[in-house]
Amino acid sequence: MGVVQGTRVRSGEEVRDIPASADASVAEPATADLKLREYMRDGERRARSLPNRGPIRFTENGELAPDILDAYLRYGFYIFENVIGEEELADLESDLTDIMARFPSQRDSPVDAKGRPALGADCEAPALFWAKPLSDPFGGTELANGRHPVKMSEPQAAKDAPEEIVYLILGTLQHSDGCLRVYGHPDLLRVASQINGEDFVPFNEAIFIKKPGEGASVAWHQDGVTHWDTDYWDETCHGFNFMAQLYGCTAANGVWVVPGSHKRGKIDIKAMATEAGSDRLPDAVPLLCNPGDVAICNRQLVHGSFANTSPDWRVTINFGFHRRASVLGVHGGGVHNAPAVYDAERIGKRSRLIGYGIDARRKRFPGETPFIYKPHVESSERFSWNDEARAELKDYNLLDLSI
Ligand SMILES: O=C(O)CCC(=O)C(=O)O
Repeated sequence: MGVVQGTRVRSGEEVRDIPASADASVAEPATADLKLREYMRDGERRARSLPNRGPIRFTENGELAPDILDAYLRYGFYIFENVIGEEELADLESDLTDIMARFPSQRDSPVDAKGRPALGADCEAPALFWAKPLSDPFGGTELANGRHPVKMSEPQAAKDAPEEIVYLILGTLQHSDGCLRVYGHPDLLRVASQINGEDFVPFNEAIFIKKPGEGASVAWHQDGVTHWDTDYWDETCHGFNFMAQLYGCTAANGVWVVPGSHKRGKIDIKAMATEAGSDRLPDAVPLLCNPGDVAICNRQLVHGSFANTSPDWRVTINFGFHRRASVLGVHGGGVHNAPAVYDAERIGKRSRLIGYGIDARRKRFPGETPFIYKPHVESSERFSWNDEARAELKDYNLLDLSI
């Protein structure tokens, strides 16, 4: 996996700069399992042959370049290269370091390793997800509406690995100004508006942490629980996720997707794995990103990630958006919070995060032209990112729009 020249990677515990002359070509997948290596090398080759990566481009009329839109609609994903710059990556890394230092010393502990109140300990909304190192906490269980039907392989972690690790954080915008500012990124919000309409609405936000030798797998699944069997179902019905990469991602530590599977309705993933004879789905390809790249992934794609046995960290800043029509009046699925009917008031409240994200970004990057979110123009609401707003964000993810 190549890296952006002149930027940083994090391997093991070491964060190091890559000189501008570093080779950005394909590297060996770092795993001792030869068959897995071959699977990963093959997946990487197929991923690199797809015409769905490059910088975000708009036409003179401000529309997303038609070839990007076509490729996204066709394959269900696209890699936007070099979206997050060096300065912003450094902000995110600093937030991440702080977040990890404030994890509870163990599951359910109210304090962190230094005895301070732990991150998320006072949250009513779901905050931290724990798992045994290199395990698969969801595969083959009924959790999350049983949407992860296949158990992934669970490599043996090192003897000195911790008993449990945090691999997923929800409600992240209350814990990281850096994530809030990425959420307000003008080009990404323009993409959201092109794909989901000018009145697009939030889904949820997360950070996936795949520490080398510990990061848990996410079993193959399709997101989305509400619209599969409706007569208005279509290939973009359940929205998309942006996946911004702090350290980049490789075949060994990144998300894998089955290109085009978002068009095929609800797929029998168990049958796919049975036919494959393992958890290595033959048509899947890895998302390959450098630090600062942002993947956009249709939530209906079959996707998942393997336990991270590689020496490289993966930290993904996830945030998703929906079409308003997919959410308004819909009885939400209850995967990320309590089931409820999503009315206009709730959608309006949850969309305040877009206003705060835009203002937080404007204050940090005053040279950029901020995104204008049409629903806030129409409602004449103004948002200022300050201490009062910060207090308002506590447990904001109780209002996630989870379909
Ligand atoms: O980042 C990962 O490993 C999994 C991401 C995922 O499943 C999702 O965003 O729905």
